[in-house]
Amino acid sequence: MASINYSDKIPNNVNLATDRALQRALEHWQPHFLQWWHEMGPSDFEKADVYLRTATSVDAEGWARYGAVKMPEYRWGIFLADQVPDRKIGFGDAMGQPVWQQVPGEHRSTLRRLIVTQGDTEPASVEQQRLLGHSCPSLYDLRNLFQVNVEEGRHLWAMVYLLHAYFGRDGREEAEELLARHSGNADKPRILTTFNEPISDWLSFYCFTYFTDRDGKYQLKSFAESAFDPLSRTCRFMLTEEAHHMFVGETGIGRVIKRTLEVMKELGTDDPAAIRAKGAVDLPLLQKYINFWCSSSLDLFGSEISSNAAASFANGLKGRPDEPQYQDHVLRDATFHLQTPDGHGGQKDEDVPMLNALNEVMRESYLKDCEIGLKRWNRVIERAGHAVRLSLPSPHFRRSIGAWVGQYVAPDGKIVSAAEYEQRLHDWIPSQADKAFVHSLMQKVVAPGKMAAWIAPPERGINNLPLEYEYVHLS
Ligand code: BYC
Repeated sequence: MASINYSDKIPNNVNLATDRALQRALEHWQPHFLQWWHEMGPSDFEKADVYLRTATSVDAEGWARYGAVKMPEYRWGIFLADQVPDRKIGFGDAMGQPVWQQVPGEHRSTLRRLIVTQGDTEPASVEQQRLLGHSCPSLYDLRNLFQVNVEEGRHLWAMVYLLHAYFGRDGREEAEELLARHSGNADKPRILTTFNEPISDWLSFYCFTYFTDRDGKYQLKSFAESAFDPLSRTCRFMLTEEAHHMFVGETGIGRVIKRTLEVMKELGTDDPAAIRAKGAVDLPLLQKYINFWCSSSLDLFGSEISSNAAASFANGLKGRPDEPQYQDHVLRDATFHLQTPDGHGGQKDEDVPMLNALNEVMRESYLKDCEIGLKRWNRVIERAGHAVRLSLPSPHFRRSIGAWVGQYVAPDGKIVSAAEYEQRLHDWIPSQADKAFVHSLMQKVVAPGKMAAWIAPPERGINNLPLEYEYVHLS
């Protein structure tokens, strides 16, 4: 099962040719996808040869090959991790029963909603990043952007396969809708908040791949536990590809910091105005971008108290990331300690049923994972002899989903007055002037091996190639 059949029109490892009706339906959707890619994917780079990796097997070792590909010719396909023999449901009320190879009728609409929501984010991110190629800081970064984009396209295929194969006509209609909604569109926006935010500069791109792709990691890990086995297998393989996206974010931000520290040393000052005048990103400005994208991504976990999350867990649809690490997999008697606003400008502690708090449980694990990069960056700043530290904003800051909506909370977690919040918001997230400055830095650099002045080169090239390699051949 592990090897991928590339001789079919749609590469796959699910024996697509043996199901003619499904194959025909997906072959009907394929040109619609390509048209969407043409209209909404990376603009103006369709003729470029890009050094891309393409999945060739679902084995953890040696699963991809690298080579020059024109993006519209990328072989998007359907790749599921191998089936685990005799896999049993690992959590919820049906724990211990065999996993499902088909969708149980009673869970059909919830599963479809979850798969559609996941699927919707994939093309949304490609749309958000559509214009970034025009301001790339290097060919290395341009290639990484396109790698991320084609793989998000493939993740859309992963969800569309499930919709077509397991949800009949409804699924086929949903697959069309995934191409009809567009990021930021006033009439037909993408489903989740963050995926309607513009990503028009590379600082936002690195923060998005650090924070938002990491939400992807957590959501995919929770689906990897699902009792619906095809969903679990699909997500297990998506996680293999996803790791690179977070790498792009973490190393991207790390390289921005490295360059800023060089400029600070050169100038002998940490004065933001002097650093900006020298064409680099001052650390307080980077902190604002972190505050923006982290707080936005925290909304993607849903409300702190959620009956949807409780039902999805109890019914075996969506587990916790790394479910086997927990002792209690049923959670009927467990409680969770939560802080919520008290309605009088303060906060109160409450104990809620654990099942209802699972979005918060996941958000907490996510934040711990986010801290790892912060610690690494702060070590570099400390080693350079500076006292400033980057930090994650309070999970109560700037929330537009859940208990903290409409509360005036500063990034340090303090509740402030509405007036102070309004007045200081642009000390905390990028102002128009900050964005204009960042945009002014975004000049395209495409000479092989060269970097824009606001970012340090990466430590190594792609797939052991030198940094000077022409990762994108622009014709
Ligand atoms: N924006 O009980 P609630 C990725 C809705 S990223 C807008 O609070 P629930 C990627 C919610 O849909 C991973 N609406 O939360 C990264 C519900 O609406 P309905 C994407 C929101 O349901 C980078 C209502 O509020 N995958 O892969 O427990 C690049 C009440 O919901 C938001 C998934 O999200 C929001 N932020 O959990 C490319 C996994 N939050 O149904 C890709 C699939 C909540 O009442 N989705 N709402 O109309 C899910 O598991 C859940 O839908 C959520 C929400 C975790 C999003």
